[in-house]
Amino acid sequence: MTRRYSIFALVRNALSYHENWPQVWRSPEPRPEYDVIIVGGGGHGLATAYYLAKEHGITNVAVIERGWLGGGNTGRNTTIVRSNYLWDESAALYEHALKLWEGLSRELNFNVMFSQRGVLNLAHNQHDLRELHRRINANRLNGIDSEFLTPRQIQAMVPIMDLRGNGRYPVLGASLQRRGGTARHDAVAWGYARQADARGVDIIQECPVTGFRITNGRIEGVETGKGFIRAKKVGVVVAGHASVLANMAGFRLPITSLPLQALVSEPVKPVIDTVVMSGAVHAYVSQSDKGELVIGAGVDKYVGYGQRGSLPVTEETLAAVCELFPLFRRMRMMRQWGGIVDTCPDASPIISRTPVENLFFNCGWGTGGFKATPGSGWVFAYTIARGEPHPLNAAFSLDRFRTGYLIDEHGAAAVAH
Ligand code: FAD
Ligand code: PYC
Repeated sequence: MTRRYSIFALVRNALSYHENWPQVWRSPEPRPEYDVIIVGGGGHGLATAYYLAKEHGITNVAVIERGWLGGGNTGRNTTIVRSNYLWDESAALYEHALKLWEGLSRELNFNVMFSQRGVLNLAHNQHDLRELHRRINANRLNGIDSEFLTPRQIQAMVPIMDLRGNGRYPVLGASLQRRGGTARHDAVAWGYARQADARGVDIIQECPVTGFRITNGRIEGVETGKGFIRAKKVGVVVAGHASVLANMAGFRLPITSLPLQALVSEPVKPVIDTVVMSGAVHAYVSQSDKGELVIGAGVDKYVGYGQRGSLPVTEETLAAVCELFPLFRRMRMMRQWGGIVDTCPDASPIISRTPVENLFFNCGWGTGGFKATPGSGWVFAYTIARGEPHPLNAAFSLDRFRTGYLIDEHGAAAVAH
């Protein structure tokens, strides 16, 4: 669906207080039956529906969302996009996603504001440095851009950073992925929603899935707040609630659900034009197009489902951020929040068939799934359409917790958990 807006239309819309704005996607009542139901209307679920329609010609699809589109982690994350993962399997998957990001605004005809401003991962001690070099080497062997920066080069790139880190966290080096950066999170959900809708996908909001109907080990459909909906296949992509849905389907997942917090400052003029991440300090910073500093913290140390921020985490994170960026000490923070991240023991996702025939799960992205959104949707659509994984996600099946072929990405996950 292509819409062109003239400057006059823009002014008219700006002055209309949202009245008579055209609906960007329909809000249909659910049909009694679909070829595929996707549970979860975050970026991953909407991307899956879009690629099912676009790549596989499957358009009799519904996305069932219990709240509103992007109201989960898609709209709560700090939007860092990169592909500098250690192992070949992850590198291939995240790099596939990054390549899709590079053409996404054009593909969706919607500006997702993908900004390749570079992502720096800081090293604060000898061990960090060795881990960083190992990852840079592995990335380059996989054809992923990754380079080492000396403290002098870091200072030139981010003049406001105090490399002494108040003595606690001196900066000894960094990796830089220049093609990494940020994107506008809710635009990603809206862009996929609009194009999925245009291809015939029904997007049904405010409709929680409350159970699965399973007969002889095979999925028949989903029980929802709007009644039973039959489906030949069901794909579940519910981020922080994967164990809850797996429980409804009668099996367990190797997942721990933890709150992850973030916050934003008051808006200021441009002060930092790249993304800075520190695993040791457990904080990361970028500046949004509105001028707010977007700051992320580590995971809470307990299992929980509260999507809230808390003062102790904010305090600890800001103490570390201010040691690296003394200039930020005088800034006011505007908002804090949390999202629930489902983490696997190896810090890698599950994109897989399940013990129930024609029921598929895409989950366990932990603290790092936003960057994967296009690639995750692309491989999940393939997996659902063909009933078997694409080579890019074959290693990420549930089976690996039985065979022991884990893909340990704790070092690249940015946030320890
Ligand atoms: P969601 O957007 O959460 O979508 C899942 C949807 O399922 C939700 O809308 C939810 O309402 C719905 N749902 C749940 N249960 C049901 C049900 N029973 N019935 C129907 N619908 C249901 N990743 C990065 O790559 N970079 C980052 O910088 C980054 N920062 C983060 C910072 C924070 C604070 C958080 C919380 C996460 C961060 N992440 C980051 C992780 C990233 O946000 C997630 O991995 C990713 O957004 C998951 O996308 P999704 O579409 O699967 O999830
Ligand atoms: O995966 O890059 C990441 C990330 C940054 C902050 C949270 N996750």
